[in-house]
Amino acid sequence: MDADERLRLAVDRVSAALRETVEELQVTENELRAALGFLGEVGQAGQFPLLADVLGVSVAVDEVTYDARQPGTASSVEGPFYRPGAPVRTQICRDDEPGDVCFVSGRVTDATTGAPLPGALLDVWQAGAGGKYEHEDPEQPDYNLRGRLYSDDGGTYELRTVVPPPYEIPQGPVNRLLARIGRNRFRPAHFHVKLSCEGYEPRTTQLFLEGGAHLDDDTIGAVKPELTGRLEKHDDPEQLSRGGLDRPFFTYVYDFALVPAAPREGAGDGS
Ligand code: MBD
Ligand code: FE
Repeated sequence: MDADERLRLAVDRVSAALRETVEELQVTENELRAALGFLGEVGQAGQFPLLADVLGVSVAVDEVTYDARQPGTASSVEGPFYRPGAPVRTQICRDDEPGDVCFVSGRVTDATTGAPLPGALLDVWQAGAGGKYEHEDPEQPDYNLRGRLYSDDGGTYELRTVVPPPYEIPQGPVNRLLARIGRNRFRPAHFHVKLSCEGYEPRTTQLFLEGGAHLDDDTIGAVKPELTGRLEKHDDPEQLSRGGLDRPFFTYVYDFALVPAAPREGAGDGS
């Protein structure tokens, strides 16, 4: 089926669902006008990607795109706030970043052999303790809480950041819609990670914090149990002074596994 045929089918399906809704709820002309006004506001605010997220469309697309039976780290949606070109560094925030210091570490391995993967690139981003991503917060420097780092020869990585907070989706038409219908506007605290490594399928995912708020009612429905890890608190004074820290810190360990890239069509070995 070609792209135009798929588009025709999608338009038919969506219009049928909309007409059914109109008939079932006896939608009025005023309500239609309000709905169209809302969509105009969403466009003006640049929040169509966010609307797709809260309608559950992004997660549904992720589910049909990535085979859940495949070995390796599960996928999750990229979300609207990725910025390419983050600095390469192992501390992704300020020394005095508000919030609790958190060291995130683990290993990257081959999902089929278990062999460690050196040189895997982790592109990480998250919201600050104040509940905002850097680009929506004038208090944060450019690219704060965003960074890229590589796994070492043993496939291990470690980065310094702060514990992310539960995240309320930005103010605007989408947030107002959820408030009006009494739906949760929060996402559970999460780290975003885009992993890539030569010869492997890239993987975009999110990591969640065990026991955190909104794991069961993520407003975009993106939580998977296997993407949840535990925060460990460290407050032993001796350990603190060794790490040059004057306050308790947290660690979060998560191991990733990547699937070898499928041989590309037409990329023969020339024999
Ligand atoms: C987020 O922080 C996010 O990661 C997604 C996917 C949607 C809205 C806000
Ligand atoms: Fe996010």
